[in-house]
Amino acid sequence: MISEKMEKAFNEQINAEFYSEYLYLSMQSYFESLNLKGFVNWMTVQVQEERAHAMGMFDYVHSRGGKVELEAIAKPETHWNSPLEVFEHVLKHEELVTSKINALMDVADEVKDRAALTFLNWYVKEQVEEEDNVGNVLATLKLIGDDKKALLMLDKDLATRTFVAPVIG
Ligand code: OFO
Repeated sequence: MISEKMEKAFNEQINAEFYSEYLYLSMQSYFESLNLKGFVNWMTVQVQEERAHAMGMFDYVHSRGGKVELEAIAKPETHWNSPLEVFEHVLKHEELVTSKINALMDVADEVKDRAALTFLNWYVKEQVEEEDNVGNVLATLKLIGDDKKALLMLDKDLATRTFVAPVIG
């Protein structure tokens, strides 16, 4: 059975994961407005991943006899000035998520919830991958600068990203 404190912390993180989904959907819309279909695809996959992150925790809380209480999802940003600005935002956001996952680990540690610690290890590793993926795109965008042809090449590359449903936990 999950402790009240752990349940509350998971509920907060589930909201944060749904917020991530919403934020990336908003970024997807921004790229639609630029007609950069590869970037749209990258964000579509990101949106699916965030939903999977949220649902992984949603199912976990219930499997431990807890209950998920859904809260309102905050309004995400809707305007950026360039693809570079978007990816700077994504990296900043993922770093924030990493700190939230670490804080969740701290709660699991505090209440001595070994099962939650094991479960959360998947998210710790996922954040390393998330920050790395985003950092790579960001580094390429910095190299590209104002080169439109290079931007279109990156767009083609991002069109190849596919969603693979993760096995969480
Ligand atoms: Fe992007 O990792 Fe979940 O939020």
